[in-house]
Amino acid sequence: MAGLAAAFGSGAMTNTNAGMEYSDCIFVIGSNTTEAHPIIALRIKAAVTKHGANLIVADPRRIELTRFATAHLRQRCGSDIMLLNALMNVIIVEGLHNKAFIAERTENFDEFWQVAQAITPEVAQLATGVPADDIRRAARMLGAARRPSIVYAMGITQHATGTDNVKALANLALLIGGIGREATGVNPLRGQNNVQGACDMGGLPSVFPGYQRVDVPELRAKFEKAWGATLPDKPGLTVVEILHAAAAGRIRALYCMGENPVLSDPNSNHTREALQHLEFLVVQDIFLTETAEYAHVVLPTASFAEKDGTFTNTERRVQRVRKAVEPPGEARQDWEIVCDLARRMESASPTRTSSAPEGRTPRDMHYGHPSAIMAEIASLTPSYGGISYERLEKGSLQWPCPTQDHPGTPFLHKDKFARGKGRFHATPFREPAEMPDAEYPFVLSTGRVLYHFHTATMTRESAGLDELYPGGDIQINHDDADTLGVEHGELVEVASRRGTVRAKALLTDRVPRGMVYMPFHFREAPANVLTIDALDPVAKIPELKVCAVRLTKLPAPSEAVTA
Ligand SMILES: Nc1nc2c(c(=O)[nH]1)N[C@H]1C(S)=C(S)[C@@H](COP(=O)(O)OP(=O)(O)OC[C@H]3O[C@@H](n4cnc5c(=O)[nH]c(N)nc54)[C@H](O)[C@@H]3O)O[C@H]1N2
Ligand SMILES: Nc1nc2c(c(=O)[nH]1)N[C@H]1C(S)=C(S)[C@@H](COP(=O)(O)OP(=O)(O)OC[C@H]3O[C@@H](n4cnc5c(=O)[nH]c(N)nc54)[C@H](O)[C@@H]3O)O[C@H]1N2
Ligand SMILES: [Mo]
Repeated sequence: MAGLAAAFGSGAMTNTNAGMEYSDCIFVIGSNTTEAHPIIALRIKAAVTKHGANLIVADPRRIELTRFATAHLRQRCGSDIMLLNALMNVIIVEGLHNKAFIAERTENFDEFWQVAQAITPEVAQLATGVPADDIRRAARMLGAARRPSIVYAMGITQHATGTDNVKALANLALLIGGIGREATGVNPLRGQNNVQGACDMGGLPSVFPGYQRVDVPELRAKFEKAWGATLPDKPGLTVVEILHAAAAGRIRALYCMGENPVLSDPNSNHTREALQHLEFLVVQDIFLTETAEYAHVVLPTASFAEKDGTFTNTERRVQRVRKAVEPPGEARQDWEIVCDLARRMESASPTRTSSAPEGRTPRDMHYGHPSAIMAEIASLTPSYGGISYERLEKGSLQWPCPTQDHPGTPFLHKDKFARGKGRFHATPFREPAEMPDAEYPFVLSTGRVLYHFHTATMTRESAGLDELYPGGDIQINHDDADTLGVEHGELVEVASRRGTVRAKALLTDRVPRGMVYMPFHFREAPANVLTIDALDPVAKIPELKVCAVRLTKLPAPSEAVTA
């Protein structure tokens, strides 16, 4: 969300999920909302069917939501910036931009326009494959909207240009004044149920809880005082960087908690190599994963249903989670394991203890209950300052909630942006790291299906889900399949510069010619063996949505025997 932070000063979703229903024009780009966020998708559909909103879907694939769309823009993978610059070009050329909003609440328009003015719909048609007239039609809908909402997800961010893609969307919101009011805003749909909470709590390499930067001395001093320890003053590494560093021998030990990188990180062969390089790997999980096979120690832990705590959802809403069943076997709560480990490291290591700033004793990480952890969060994190278990017992709260009597904040940036003025950014187009060529002629994109969750450690434990969607498939356009001589259900070999997998051909018009799509859920056809580990230079997110592959029809089993 670095792109939004650069534009607005904060990277979270600006509105509420419920508000989406009252938007009069919803622009969904790079979000397969029906399959990945089904409840929000219901709001979007209600906006269209109950209140007559326009829905513009920009997605290379024909996703389910396109059935409700007034316009479907089918851009080539990785060409989003071209499409967005052209939409904004039309809005400005036709005078549909919100001049008062731009004058009062934004800055840096000229620099942005220097780049966007050359991107006419005709120029964009060449790069995106979207007809110029469709771009004009969609731009007019956006320009005319009174309560526009922008919705995006991984189709926008999982690119080597992910941060620029988001900046381009922020530009669009500023241009049409589509932010800071009810039922209008920029909505990055978060993924895991508590990924917002994990980021809020400092689960990022550069910040303490509440996005307080590690490299700001006063903020660091506050945490050092509270925790009685010397804390790092430089940002650490991100996931993919950690594995690169492990492969290079610069990271020697790894504690992997609730993550299955062997299946979820790009370029799996390289990931496996990196894990093999580690001198010490701990995996803390609710199941024995593909990653746990490389572990020296596996710590079994309790699942969400077996513990108390909170989740913070995509609209910044902090909600109580209550233990429903006892954890099985030796499984313990994640927080208890971490605290125990920290305490033992403390007593085992005199150097660690003496790293506490002079005159301070290291904080004993002993908490009786998760509510005590929340009290500490509130004392150190201004945006959570007024949040306590006592209040959460009565209902959820949306941060910022700075004080005990603050009601919480449904939408952000009402009168001014977190950074003051909203900032336009110039977003010139760059191609994806790897484009199709004669040797690898297809574009591979990857993502999800409704029935499975990520590396499917949990969903494939459910016989019903596994039966509904057994998986291991690749979506191929009918015409491409004809050319390759591949029938529906046959196995094909899919190869990229990084590896080869076998997958079942699912013939469909959901993907256009020249593009194939694989869910990354299935260990028997692991999409990430193929994907590229090129990173966005700012957010360090990998380019999981575009790489180049070659498809080969496999000989039928009988031929294989004689061959
Ligand atoms: N059922 C289910 N739901 C989930 C999850 C799950 O695993 N299963 N995971 C959760 C998580 S953590 C996340 S992050 C979210 C992800 O939610 P989404 O981002 O909505 O899901 P994806 O399937 O990754 O991809 C979204 C869309 O991007 C499109 N796309 C591909 N290439 C491009 C491109 O170049 N440009 C654009 N604009 N679009 C492109 C794809 O066609 C796809 O329709 O889902 C969450 N919800
Ligand atoms: N090709 C491709 N790759 C992708 C993506 C893509 O679109 N395409 N999307 C990326 C995205 S957005 C995401 S979010 C990642 C997800 O990648 P991961 O986070 O690696 O995937 P999960 O399967 O959700 O793994 C979570 C692990 O946590 C365990 N777990 C569940 N509950 C608990 C708990 O309470 N405590 C502990 N300790 N463990 C628990 C699960 O068993 C599982 O092993 O995948 C990324 N990888
Ligand atoms: Mo995600």
